[in-house]
Amino acid sequence: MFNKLKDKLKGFKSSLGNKIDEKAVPLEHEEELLKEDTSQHTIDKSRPDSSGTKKSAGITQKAKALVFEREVILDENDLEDPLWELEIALLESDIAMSVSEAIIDSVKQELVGTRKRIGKNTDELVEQALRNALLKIMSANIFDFDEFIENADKPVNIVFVGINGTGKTTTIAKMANYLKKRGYTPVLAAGDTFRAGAIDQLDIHSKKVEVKIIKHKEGGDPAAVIYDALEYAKANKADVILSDTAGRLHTNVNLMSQLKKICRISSPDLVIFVDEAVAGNDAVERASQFNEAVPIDGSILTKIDADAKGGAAISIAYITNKPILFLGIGQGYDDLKKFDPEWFVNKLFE
Ligand SMILES: Nc1nc2c(ncn2[C@@H]2O[C@H](COP(=O)(O)OP(=O)(O)OP(=O)(O)O)[C@@H](O)[C@H]2O)c(=O)[nH]1
Ligand SMILES: [Mg+2]
Repeated sequence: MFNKLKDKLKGFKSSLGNKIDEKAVPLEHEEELLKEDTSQHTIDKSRPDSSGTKKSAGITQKAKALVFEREVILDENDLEDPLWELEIALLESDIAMSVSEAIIDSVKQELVGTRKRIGKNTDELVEQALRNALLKIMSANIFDFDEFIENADKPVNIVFVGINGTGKTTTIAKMANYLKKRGYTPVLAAGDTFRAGAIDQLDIHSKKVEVKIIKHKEGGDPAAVIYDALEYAKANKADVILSDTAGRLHTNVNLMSQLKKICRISSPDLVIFVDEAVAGNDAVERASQFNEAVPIDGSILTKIDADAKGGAAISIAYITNKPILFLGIGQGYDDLKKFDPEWFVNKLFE
């Protein structure tokens, strides 16, 4: 998962790590230890022993090994080259420009100017700064979906939107499974009345997950299907309506205004934008366009398992200012992971 971005972050860690190694000086008490050991080294060297030089080299190594704690003060110049490399690496990993700049600023702020104590492993200092920067970006819009569902007036109406083939219908089935496992009763609304086979596709999922589906004929009015599902849910005390919609391009003005109409009439409690993480910056751009049109309340990124670079997940919440709710991590019904910034950042440094 995220292998390319992982490698790039490693590259930054070691290039800045080397810089720090060059600049770091031993802490004062460690310096004393170093001096003591060096005087020992002089005695050894005075021995008329043919192996003397070798022995003294060994002692110097030992002296160095004694220095466990060092300190370093980095200035902007030290960081310039590694940060430039990092910026390129982030952009190459599909992280949007403004987000990459925010990450760089945050790393810089954490590392420049202040005295830092470091042990032998300079990478740790760099990794911590990177982790903090990424966590800050990704924790900006936290939203607890489970808490929301628990506390919301029932039935909760959730509409799924996005471009074609990103995983909306599959995600609805996964979400139905997720909610069922938590004791709720979901109902599916077959609101994609446009694409041939879309209603049947959702119907098959509803049978497998064993949840009720409300469907009309192909070509029908999606808002009417969602309305019927709402009525059914109210009459049968179902908790959540999961409404499918047809995939549409964010650039198609007519289809986007139809989506606005569906959302206005069916007055959803949540509009969730679904896109695939592998789409990278395109997904981020689409999210912001859907958000302008509808607007959205959050995103779900699918196909994280399909060698996504990770950039979209880092950028999308920041750019839309709306949370990521779940990640799709496979094709099975259980492959829906509640989004957790710490889990995500840990994955990048595994
Ligand atoms: N590997 C992987 N595949 C996924 C994931 N989510 C969905 N898919 C696959 O993506 C394909 C498209 O999924 P759909 O759910 O039909 O997508 P959609 O957005 O409803 O498509 P349209 O209705 O045509 O707009 C299917 O083959 C799914 O199995 C995921 O998290 N990982
Ligand atoms: Mg679909």
